[in-house]
Amino acid sequence: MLKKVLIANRGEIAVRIIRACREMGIRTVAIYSEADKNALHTTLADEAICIGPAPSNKSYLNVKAILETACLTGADSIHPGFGFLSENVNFAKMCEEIGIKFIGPNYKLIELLGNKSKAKETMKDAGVPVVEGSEGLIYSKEQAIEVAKKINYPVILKASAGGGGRGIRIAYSEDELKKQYDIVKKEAKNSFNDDSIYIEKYIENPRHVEIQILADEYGNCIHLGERDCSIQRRNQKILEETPSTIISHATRKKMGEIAVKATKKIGYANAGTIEFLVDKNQKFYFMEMNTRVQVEHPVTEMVTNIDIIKEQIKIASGEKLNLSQDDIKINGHSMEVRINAENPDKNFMPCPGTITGLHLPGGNGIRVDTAIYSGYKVPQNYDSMLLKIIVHGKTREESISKMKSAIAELVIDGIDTNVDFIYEILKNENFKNNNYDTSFIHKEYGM
Ligand code: MV4
Repeated sequence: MLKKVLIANRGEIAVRIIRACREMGIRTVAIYSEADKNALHTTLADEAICIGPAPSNKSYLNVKAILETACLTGADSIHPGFGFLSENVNFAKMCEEIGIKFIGPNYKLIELLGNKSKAKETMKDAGVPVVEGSEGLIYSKEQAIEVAKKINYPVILKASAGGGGRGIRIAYSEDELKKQYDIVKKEAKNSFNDDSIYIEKYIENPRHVEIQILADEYGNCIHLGERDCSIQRRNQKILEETPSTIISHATRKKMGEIAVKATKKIGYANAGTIEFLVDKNQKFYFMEMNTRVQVEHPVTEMVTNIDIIKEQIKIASGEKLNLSQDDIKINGHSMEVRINAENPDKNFMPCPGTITGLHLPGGNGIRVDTAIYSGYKVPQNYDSMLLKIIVHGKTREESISKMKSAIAELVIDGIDTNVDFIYEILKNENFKNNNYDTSFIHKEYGM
């Protein structure tokens, strides 16, 4: 078993990982920036080392400082959490080269799956349904027009180096395609220094459903069911739940089995998530595979009673999965919301500042994952997510009631948050009645 984990992250996920390590009897090293001297993860870890100034590129993205800290403190492993260096090929590779276990898949798989065009072709070969479109990259506007003629409009242009909604453009006609082609090329060049793109049929009004995977280093793999993440605003998830209300038992089984088969085929180990677009007829298509633990992992933990962070650590320690697919029973329903320091009335502008008063909800089936406390100063340098409320009920209706009750109890004084906006979603009839898709926020709230 790993003995000492350096957590290359901050905020609630760093705290989440420290807690899992402590339960497992594993020592922890926190790294922190000058802005995070008084952060909870800094306080909770067994050791804490300041690695640089507030800006991420000088601290939480500072590969040299992080690896030096791991060596100096005798850490045998690094958990990257999500964001920051979690999907950085070079970082994972350097960890391997200096003999520090990166708690995640091998860097070669991060590289493969980070290239969205290659990932799609690989998944297609592994038997996963994909959206029809170009075979691999497209190299000219003429070629884009040719493919679009074959698959019909609307089409979507995607930067191969993009992902999570960055570097995509939709076209409803040949005229639009000509314009969008130039725009997406330029954006991809500027954002990713890689202007390779591909094209596919645009699936209108889909749901976003993803399968949680656990795979060990001996080829054993299981799935932990799905999460429905269709409630998003500008590619930022706001609310996630499981089970999905649009997936039948048969579709869930098929989706899970396909995800497991593909994971085994590509030789992937550790936790991972395969994202699908699901259309009106429950046809599903591969979108991306995420090689990190995700923000919304707790909803899966609530209904499966499996600690995904602990499983990641056990897998990275070289243990075999001690779970088979038959052990996985989905119990009830779980929902998560993300509370951010932002102002919905000012176009969701981030609102850092000091929390002057705080009351966190609790009680039966209510979990709060956070790193804030009363008197905490939210720095301006990082992501604005303050806390996640996760509820577990027998049914979706019970989860919604519990979430509304938890939100009614929550008090965060001193800064603006999106909590009232989330309450509106929970009250929304279309949301309640399963009458929504990924454009819900845009359609209902015109933003
Ligand atoms: C799509 C799509 C429709 N059709 N691909 C957005 C994020 C990135 N992972 C890919 N995305 C999409 N790809 C085809 N062929 C719609 C989206 C999409 C989306 C997907 C899930 C949740 C929210 C979304 C918001 C905008 C676009």
